[in-house]
Order: sequence, then C-alpha cells, then structure tokens
Amino acid sequence: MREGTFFCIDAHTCGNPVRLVAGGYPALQGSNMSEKRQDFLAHHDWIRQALMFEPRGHSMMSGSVLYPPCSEQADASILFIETSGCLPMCGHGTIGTVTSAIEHGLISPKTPGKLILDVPAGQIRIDYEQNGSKVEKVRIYNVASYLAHKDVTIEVEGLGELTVDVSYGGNYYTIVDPQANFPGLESFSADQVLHYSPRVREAINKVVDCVHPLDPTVRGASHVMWTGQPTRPGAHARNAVFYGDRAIDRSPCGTGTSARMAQWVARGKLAIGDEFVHESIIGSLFVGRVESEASVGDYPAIMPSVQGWARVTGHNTIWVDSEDPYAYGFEV
Ligand code: PYC
Repeated sequence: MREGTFFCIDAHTCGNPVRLVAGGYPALQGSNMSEKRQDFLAHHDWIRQALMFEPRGHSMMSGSVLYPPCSEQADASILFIETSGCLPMCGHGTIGTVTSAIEHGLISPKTPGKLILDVPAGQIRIDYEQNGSKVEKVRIYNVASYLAHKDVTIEVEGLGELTVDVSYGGNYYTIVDPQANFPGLESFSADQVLHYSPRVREAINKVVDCVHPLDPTVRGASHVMWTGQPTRPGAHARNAVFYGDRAIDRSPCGTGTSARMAQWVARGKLAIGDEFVHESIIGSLFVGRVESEASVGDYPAIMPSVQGWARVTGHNTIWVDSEDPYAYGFEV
C-alpha cells in the first residue's frame, strides 16, 4: 500500500534542508547502495515524492534515508532523496545526516569521531567533531572527482554563447565562470539563476555525454554552478548551484565544491594539499581540501574533502494518507 508514517529528523546544513527519514522506510534489494538506489527508484519513489514535494516539502527540499552498512568496513549507508530524484552523492545531505544521526544515537561508530559510509557513488569517509551531545563539524572525504569536459561552447537562449566546463564531484556540474555573456554572480540575480539554469542544462546535455566511467547509472550533467567573487573573508570563490527544477543550494554544495576543486586542479589554480573555501549564495562556507591525486577510468582526478556544519531544527512525524489528493506531492 502506498501510504505510511515516517519519522523524520529535520535539519539544515549551512542553510540547506536535510530531512533524515529515520523510521518508516522500506527495506531495499541490492548488494550495494547503487543497486539499492535503483530499487528505491523503481518501487518506492512515491515516498520521496510525498516527503520532498509540497505540501510536505518544497522546491529546495532534500533529504536522506539511513540504512545499515552494505560492506563489512562501513558503519552505515545513506540513500539521498530530493525533488529531482535520488542523487548518487550529496555533500550537504551527508553533513546533515551525520549530524542528526550521531546526535540521536542512530549510528554506533566503530571508531569515535570517524565513520565509513556506503553511498550510491561509492564509499566515503567522515571525520566529525563533537562538543558534548552536539556535532560541531563534519568533514567528508568524498569520492574521486575529475574534470570531464573543458571549454565547451553552448548557445543559451536569452544569454547567447557561453563557454563552460563540466566537472564531477559525485554529480556532474556545468560550471559557468564569468565571461562576456555572464558578468559573474555579483551582477546576476537568483531569479536569473533559476531562469537560465534549465536552459544551460538542456544545452550542455545535447553536446556532451556525461557517464561515470566506473558506474554507468551515474550520468547526465544535472547541476549548474554559476560562479563569482567571494564576499566573505578567507573565501576563494562564491557559487550558486542549481538543482532539481527550481532549487538553488543554500549551502556551498559539497559535491559542487569537490567538482570545483577538480576543475581548479586541472586548470593549475589549486595543488595537492591546498585548501579551498567556498561561499554559498547566502554567505555560508564549506572548507574544501585537495587531499591527493587519483584517477577515474582514464581521467586524472583528485580525492577531495569538504568540511561544514549542520543544525537539527526539529522532529517531524509525517503521515502519507492515500486518500489525500496531494499525498504524493505537487509542483506549481
Ligand atoms: O551538497 O552535494 C551537495 C548538494 C547537491 C545538491 C544539493 N546539494
């Protein structure tokens, strides 16, 4: 039956929501999180739609479901849910999930302050710092990230020609740096980000193929990152990441920060060991670091890490009643 009661812990990571579904979720088929993600999308996607879209969620809503580990060395697994589907990896989602899960005793780490997590994009490591019962900082050692396409020219209706890079950090990002037809985020409004991003996404996916060399279920340049000068002391760059159909990440975006570091390393603007402080559209910060070199198939890559914080905002027991005409959500 497509109805149920879901116990959720609501939180935000640097301003972007993370609804952790901690009770009421289904068991999934598959031996790893990539297979379980496919099973969820095929058989249980109504849960995502009900919990992410209006009237129980909103365009920016994003969340996760915590599962037992898939591999022997891991402490837990995460399935990411949001309005656009189930992402292979989500940085702000991981920071929020770890914070909520540790503060509520939902994970028993094998080593205090450290976690190994199975996610659809692979396996990630976590370091977290606690002050009493509160988690203060979470650092994600993310999946290998690489610059997939460099200097691709696209035509975007209303803006004209743009030259962009496409970089992978757990999702594929079309990165729009300042140029003749894009003055930079400082002179580009949130409404313009929402208006032009779907056009950029459509244009880029017509001219390049983005398929992860090691997991063909991870595909498509789904996210668009517009960049600009930072406003916060110590920050190296500012970004607005568009995801879903009408969302701008309020956090600096964890997979986007990883993709951006991979782009900057490939362009000689960052080196192994360098820190990269990324500012979001609302001024919140993630501290990235280029940990080491790596490869993804034939591509040179990096192993990035990203640190941020999250706060729990409340508990939310959500009913999905199949007799409610808006049980599975809507978009305006
Ligand atoms: O933090 O990786 C991230 C993310 C992806 C989409 C929204 N946030």
